[in-house]
Amino acid sequence: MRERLQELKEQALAQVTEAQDVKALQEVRVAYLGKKGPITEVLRGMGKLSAEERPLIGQMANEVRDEIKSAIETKEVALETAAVEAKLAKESIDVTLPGRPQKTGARHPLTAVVEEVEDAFLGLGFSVAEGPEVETDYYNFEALNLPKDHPARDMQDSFYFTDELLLRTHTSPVQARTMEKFEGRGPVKIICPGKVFRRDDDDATHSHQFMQIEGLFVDKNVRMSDLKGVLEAFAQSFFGPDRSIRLRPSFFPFTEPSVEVDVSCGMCGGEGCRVCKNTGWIEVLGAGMIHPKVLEMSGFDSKEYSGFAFGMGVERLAMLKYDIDDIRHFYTNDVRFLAQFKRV
Ligand code: 2NL
Repeated sequence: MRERLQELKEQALAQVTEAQDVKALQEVRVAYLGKKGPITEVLRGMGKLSAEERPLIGQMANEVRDEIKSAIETKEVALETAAVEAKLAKESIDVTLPGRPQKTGARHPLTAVVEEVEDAFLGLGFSVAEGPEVETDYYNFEALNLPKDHPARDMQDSFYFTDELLLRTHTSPVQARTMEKFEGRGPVKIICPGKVFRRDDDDATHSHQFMQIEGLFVDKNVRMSDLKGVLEAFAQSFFGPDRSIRLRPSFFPFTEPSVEVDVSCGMCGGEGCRVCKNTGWIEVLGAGMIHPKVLEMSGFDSKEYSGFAFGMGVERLAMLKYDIDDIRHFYTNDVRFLAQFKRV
């Protein structure tokens, strides 16, 4: 019986050593230490032994059982530790690896320019006003002193839905609507950025949809010198502090007198170059003193109130500022173009 126990012990310990996982260990436990296992069997057979042998074999059987049990437990802990370590090794990450670069977008250059113009005018006390892109004939033309027979009202030049409804051809109707809301009491000091639409064939300098920013200031005693000071401050804020402006006489139906506003050429500093076509000046906007009829139609007493107004094309400003040669770049959305306007 001693030999039998010794043999069982060696077999069991060998199997424990060989076990690759917890399941195999469990099988060893059942096979050797279970109720129907060989050690239990040995203990049952002890009745046949002599009184002297019985306690010795009993003790040995208990020792063998305890040894197998503790070998299984030790191996179990070792397997569990190995499993955790394998998992850790497999899931380890190299925190020193560089990150995967994220592709970032950029503001559209027209959005950037609108925001820069807004910043310049907000700093001068203007507010931003917006309005509908589908307009009535009244606000788009009538309220701006554009008579029924004016060439700008030609069906060929605008996108009409009906006789009375069209896509706005400028942002002036937003200004007319805003003035009306003030019910004849100034000051009104706003800029109106937005999309406008004209039936034109697209080419390098024309687009049937483009952006405009108009502005006006209505109050008592607003003069041409106020217009000049505000537009000079804007030009220096938007193009740079070394720029100057000049006014040339012009005509718009909604202003009297009317002017074209030139800014000194930033490329040559006024010497003359390809950008300014050798004049030293670049035309950037139109402006004037609001026509008394326009003030009256929007509810202001033109004997008490006066105001100036101006309008500029956003694409033209962006093309000048960023040296872009074709207006169609703004609307074809080639990422190679757009990605150049990322802010770092
Ligand atoms: C240009 C010229 C201009 C205005 C727009 C305006 C609006 C109201 C009353 C009077 Cl409600 N005037 N707007 C005035 C002068 C010029 O735009 O060349 N734009 C691109």
